Amino acid sequence: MRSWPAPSLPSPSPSPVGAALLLRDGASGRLVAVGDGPSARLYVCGITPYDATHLGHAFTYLTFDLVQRAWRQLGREVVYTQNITDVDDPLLERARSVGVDWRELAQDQIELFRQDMAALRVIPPQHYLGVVESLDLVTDLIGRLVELGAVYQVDDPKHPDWYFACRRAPGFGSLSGWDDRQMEAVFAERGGDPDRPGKRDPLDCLIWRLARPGEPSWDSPFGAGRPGWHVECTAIALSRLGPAFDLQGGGSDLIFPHHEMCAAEAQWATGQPLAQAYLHAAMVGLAGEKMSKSRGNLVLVSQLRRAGADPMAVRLALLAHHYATDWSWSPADLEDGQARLQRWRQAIRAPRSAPAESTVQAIGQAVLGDLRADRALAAVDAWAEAGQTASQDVAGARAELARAVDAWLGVAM
Ligand code: 5CA
Ligand code: ZN
Repeated sequence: MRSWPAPSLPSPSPSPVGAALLLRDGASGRLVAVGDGPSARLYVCGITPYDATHLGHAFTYLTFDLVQRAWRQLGREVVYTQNITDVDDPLLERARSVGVDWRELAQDQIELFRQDMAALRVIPPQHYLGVVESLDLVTDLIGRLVELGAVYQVDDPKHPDWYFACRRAPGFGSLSGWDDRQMEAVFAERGGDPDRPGKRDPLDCLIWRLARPGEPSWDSPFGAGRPGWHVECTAIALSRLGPAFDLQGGGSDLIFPHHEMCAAEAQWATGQPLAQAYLHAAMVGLAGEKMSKSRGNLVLVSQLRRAGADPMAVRLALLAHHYATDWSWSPADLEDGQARLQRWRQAIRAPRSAPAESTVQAIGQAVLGDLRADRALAAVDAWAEAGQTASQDVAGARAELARAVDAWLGVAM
């Protein structure tokens, strides 16, 4: 799938020897150096293309944009893969309810997402893969899991769909660290079917759904049908990044079952972990409730853009929140982002400024220390304010500052 145009990227300035990106790994809970080899491999779960791009989506992709930018600043070569869940129950249901072809709905929404990502200056993935175009990868992986005895057909003569025996996978549960009660509590509301008769374990997840009248389906060695959700990401990630890649990402609503199931499938199929570390962006809400397509309480990036918001102000509004803490969007966030952008642009264009060196260092340190973009923003605020009382200009300081803000934070001044 075509991705979107890359923003211009300043060439990295040399970082201190031994510098590393430290992230709080979602599986171990420890602060660890991530992507520390010469090349860093990242997978982030992409959109299911309807109701794109709400501010929760944007927050997640900006979180991983900071990761990419940090790696590039450290001189790493980045390999970034993202999927598009372009065939799935909620997409088919939405297409049916609004009376459009599901493929058309997906294409329109992917295009809108591309435009929003480009406007927000998000660095695109090198590998941007839809599920429909990746079905061979998916059926190959399912085939391997069938051979290994990890998959069975549900005891249902009418629709003997294929399920993955997750509980028997080595290490199942270690990513989320959840107990059975916690897993069972959210499985159904996140696409699972714990009560389906004929399953061997309530948590086993659908891996290949046999064709039903009126639903899209593709031929496969397991019968005509379509893939279950998790195996698509596992197959796409393994195909482009191999096992044990550096970082698997998404929003925190994907910790269980999605990432737990992906990890279990990969571990069983390859004998290695899917990823070395996991990072999950916290949930963005609206008036205290998670912003989600099913609730319909959405603020879209495209709405804000149409209403005249500068995409860089939207970017700043989102970066003002640390990725690890849930928060609720309000119009004040955008007002703050707009005011901050204006203050920074004024400071960059003023005849005099404060020295930039220590601020540039503070930006890098803040991002490398678990993506504290909020602290980086505060450092630039302080620099802009100090410039107001500066009595003389410091040669090159404003250009140096603008370059660092662009490179680390992706904000074009
Ligand atoms: N297609 C699947 C992943 S394979 C999916 O979850 N799609 S999505 O369109 O629902 O979400 C796209 C990305 O945005 C996911 O990484 C998801 O975790 C994240 N996301 C969804 N809602 C929010 C929210 N309210 N706040 C933060 N991130 C969110
Ligand atoms: Zn995914």
